[in-house]
Amino acid sequence: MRNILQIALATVLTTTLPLSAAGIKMQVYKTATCGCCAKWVEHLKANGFDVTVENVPSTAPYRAKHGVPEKLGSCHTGVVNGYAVEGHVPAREILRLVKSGAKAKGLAVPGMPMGSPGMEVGDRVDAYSVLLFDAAGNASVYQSYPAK
Ligand SMILES: [Cu+2]
Repeated sequence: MRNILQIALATVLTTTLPLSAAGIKMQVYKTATCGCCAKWVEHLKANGFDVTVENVPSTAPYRAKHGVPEKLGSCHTGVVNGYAVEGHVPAREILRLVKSGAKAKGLAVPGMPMGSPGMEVGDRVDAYSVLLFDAAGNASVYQSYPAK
């Protein structure tokens, strides 16, 4: 009986406790004038990431350095636990990748879709996908977000 209770309790804990990004360090490269980048950084911090921001003249060299294919490019480039994070990727997908430890180069949300974290404009939410990419530049859908 006691074992059953312990198993039940463990199940409740693992299914109801949110994954926490507390203490996970992330470096973000953005241009000084990028407002949506700053809003995305606030989203990361609100979800517990320990973010350090560096303003740079252009993020293109950082995409190249961290293996982000230019065709998946967006407005900012982050680095967390060895993964590249390009564009307005939701914190939950970053956390999911970090916790999984999957063999990948990183995640990207190409362009700047309306309604993604940091790209809130009124109530408008366009459909977009978070892409997982490897060192060869092959990308697959990691998570799709529907339009609202
Ligand atoms: Cu942006």
